[in-house]
Order: sequence, then C-alpha cells, then structure tokens
Amino acid sequence: MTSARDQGPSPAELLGLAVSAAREAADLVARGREGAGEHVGTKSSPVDVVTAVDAASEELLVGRLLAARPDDGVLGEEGAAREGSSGVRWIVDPIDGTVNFLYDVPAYGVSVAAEVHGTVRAGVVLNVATGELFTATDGGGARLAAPGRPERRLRAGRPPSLEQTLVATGFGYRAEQRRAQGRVVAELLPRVRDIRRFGSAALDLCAVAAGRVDAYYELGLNPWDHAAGALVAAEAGAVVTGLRGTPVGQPMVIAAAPSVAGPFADLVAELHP
Ligand code: LIP
Repeated sequence: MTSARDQGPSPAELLGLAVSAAREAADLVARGREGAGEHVGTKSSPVDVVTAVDAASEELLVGRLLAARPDDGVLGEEGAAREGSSGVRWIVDPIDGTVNFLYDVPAYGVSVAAEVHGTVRAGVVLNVATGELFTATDGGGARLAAPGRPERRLRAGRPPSLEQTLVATGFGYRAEQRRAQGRVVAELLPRVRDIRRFGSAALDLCAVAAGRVDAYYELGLNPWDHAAGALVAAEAGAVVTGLRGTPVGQPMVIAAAPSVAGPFADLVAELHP
C-alpha cells in the first residue's frame, strides 16, 4: 500500500507553493516597473528584450521553490536549468509579456507550472498589472481570483461558428518569422470574428479559459510561455493541442472552445501546410 507521503506532493500542495512564489515575484516585478527601461538587454533579436527585473524575478522564484522543495528540477526562461531527483520540475516564466512590461501595457504576468513525471499538474498565471490570479490543478478545474471580486470557476466560451470566433495570437521576434506569421493572419482574419494580440502567451491562454477570446494559436513558443496557461485553459474546458494532433508547443500551441475546436484546428493546419 503506497502511503500519501510516498505518492509525492498533491497538485493542491504544488499549487499553493506556486501561488505563494508567484505573488512574491509579482510584487518584485511591480516594484521594478517604473525603472524597467534602465537595464534592458536583448536575446534572439533587437526586439526580444530582457530586463534586470526578469532576471531578479526568476532568481526569486527559483529560490523560493527550491527552498521549499530542494530535490526538484527547474526550467526558467532566463537560464534556470536544473535536473531534480523528486520527479517534480518547476517551469517558470518570470515575466511573460516582457515588451508589455517595458511599455507599461497592463498584460504581463508571472507564470509557474509544476510538472510531475512529465505532466503539468498545477499552474498559476498572475497578471502583475491587474492582480488577476489564474490557477488550475490537473482534474481540479480552473479559477480566477481578481481583486475586489469573488473567485470564480472558469469556463471556455461557446461560439456558434468559426465566423463568430474571436482569436488571439502572437508573433515571434525574428523578422522573417514575423513576415510569415503576418501572411497567416491575413488569411485567417476574414474567416473569423476578429483577432486580438495581447502580447503574453500565458495570459492569452487564460483569456481562452475565461471566455474573453474563443481561441488562440501561436507558433514557436517555449515551454515556460505555455506550461501553466495551457493547464488553465484545459481545465476550463478548452481543447488544447498542437498542430495535427502533435504535442502542445512542438511547435504550435492551439487552444479553443470545444464548440469550434475542430474547425479552428483545421483552419490553423490549412494555413500552416
Ligand atoms: C512572449 C510571449 C508572446 C509572444 C511574444 C513573446 P516573453 O513571451 O508570451 O505570446 O507572442 O513574442 O514570446 O518574451 O514576453 O516572455
């Protein structure tokens, strides 16, 4: 008989630690917002920016998570990479929507996912600018706690058709990639209700979960961009897949309300031959 202790941490325990660490990191990010432009570097292109606050946020997240669970692994956008021995790996984006953070566009978040033996079991996305806290556990549903409002269970939308589907998407940082992605949007736009580009994959996926958009797709994301948000969307009833049934994020992420998930995934596949 395996005892509860032997089974490892519950999704709820992992979520509690993720929320606590994310809240502390969000406070640090919020304090750094005014001086965000003072220490800015670039990564894959001149518009792929990273600030000192990104690095500080990741350092805080990793420190808090490993102080509580020293045998866990970690993967972070700003370089955190550690093999663990517990079977738990934390996948963190210290600021998802860094350009929004730099411009003070209120759509940038701290994203923390807990992966257990390769499956994400708990996830949190905290919008630093609005204080909206999106959480989910595997099989436990998805919730939104917003300042001054009662916590609510999240359910994806029910658009009646592809033509009435509001779609979010995002673009990479390299010019050639953006040219190709722009051509895809040009073909997609006449066939759906409209397009939204919020600038944070994690918050895009949470928008699907909250029914604020009906579908989302993006090519070329990294695991830290989508690990937590994909669980939130799936636990809100959205269909979350890759292209033509390939694993999520390899290299496409698609999340859609069930009422249009099939036609939407087919349309995305048609536009990415
Ligand atoms: C961002 C993603 C967004 C994508 C941007 C960028 P970052 O992540 O969340 O969806 O379109 O190009 O990759 O760089 O702000 O952490």
